[in-house]
Amino acid sequence: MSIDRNYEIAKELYAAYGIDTDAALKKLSEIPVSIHCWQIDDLTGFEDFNAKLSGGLATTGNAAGKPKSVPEYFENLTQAIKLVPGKKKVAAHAVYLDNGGVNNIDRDAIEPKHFAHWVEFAKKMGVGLDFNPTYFNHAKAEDGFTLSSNDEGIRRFWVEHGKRCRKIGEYFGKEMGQVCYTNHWIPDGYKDITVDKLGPRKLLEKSLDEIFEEKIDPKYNVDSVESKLFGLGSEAYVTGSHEFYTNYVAHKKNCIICLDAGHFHPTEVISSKLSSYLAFDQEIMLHVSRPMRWDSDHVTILDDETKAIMEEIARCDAFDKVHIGLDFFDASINRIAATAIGGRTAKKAILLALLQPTKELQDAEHAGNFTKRLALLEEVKGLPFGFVWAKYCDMNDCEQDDWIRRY
Ligand code: RNT
Ligand code: ZN
Repeated sequence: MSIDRNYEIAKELYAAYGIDTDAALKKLSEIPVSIHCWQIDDLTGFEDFNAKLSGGLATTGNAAGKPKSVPEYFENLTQAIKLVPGKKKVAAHAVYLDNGGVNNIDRDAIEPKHFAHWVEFAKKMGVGLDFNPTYFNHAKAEDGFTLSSNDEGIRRFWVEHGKRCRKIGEYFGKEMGQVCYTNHWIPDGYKDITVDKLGPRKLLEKSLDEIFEEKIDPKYNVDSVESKLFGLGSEAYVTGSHEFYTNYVAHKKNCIICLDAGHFHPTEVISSKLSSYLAFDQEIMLHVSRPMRWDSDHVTILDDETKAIMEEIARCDAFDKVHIGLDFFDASINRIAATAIGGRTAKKAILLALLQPTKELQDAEHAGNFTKRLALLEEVKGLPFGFVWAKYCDMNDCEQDDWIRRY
């Protein structure tokens, strides 16, 4: 069979550079990618099928096939997941609850039982689960502030939501026998010149302290906090900035940082930030996304930054510390295929990183041989990575290319 024949050729060529393709495939099999649930339906969720996005989030495009019911949603998600080979998790969001078809369970009233359908789905699919509170798309988020609101009623409402989401994360962790990462992102910020930047940050600190007050076994749930530079409608000021959360995490040690690839200045990349957290033994959650000129959330592709992120994790030997999740939403292309493309890309980027002569490169650098470092980096780019990828798809009973013509 050509897959095996090609793989043998690739194996030999990689071996000439001291790279063990079998070991890379084995390692790849152990690294989960957390596939976000929200590309499938433009982040609409199950509270209300006519829900409109808020919090500065936007899905643009009008591709056919957006699911119109919960069963159709899960059918589409199933198709997408099957197209991503190897170990996976699914990241659910709080608006994807089972409310029995009636929108009468508010965000401050959700319980684990409203998410039992996710556990059932995950067990059936053989995937793990992560979770996200939904601090947007809600009347109580309309004025642009949630956890840093100076309206005490609103602030407490969202604190309660955050607390309940951690309990759902704990439930997921217990049910699935693996840790659930519950990621907190809030939209809070101001559109225009802000004269009290400190006040909202002190309120956010207080709210997070309250949310994380209850100790939950990290075997089941670990929380992450996601920073952002700006959003639509919060161009001037975002309460949950990178510096705010980096300091929060370092001082309180009750949660970890989440870095979204689209949440920084256009020339700033998250691949270059990872080692600074790892130096202090911190875990990191990632939202691998693709910003185009701004936080546009295009589907992840095998571009330089996606490759650089995975290379950096491999070079720091930190696949157990850095948790790879996806975050994009493009409504202009088939949503199942979009999810599959991004998921497959993340796996490909990990494989490429594992197929580098990392030790030899680092030895050359330590020895001051920068010529060898550059020469080697460039030469391995020509090795037949696609043959190894095809082998990986085959090993995992995952279609390699037939699906492309289906969507
Ligand atoms: C928004 C954040 C956040 C969301 C999801 C849907 O800018 O990136 O992660 O995309 O919660
Ligand atoms: Zn994100």
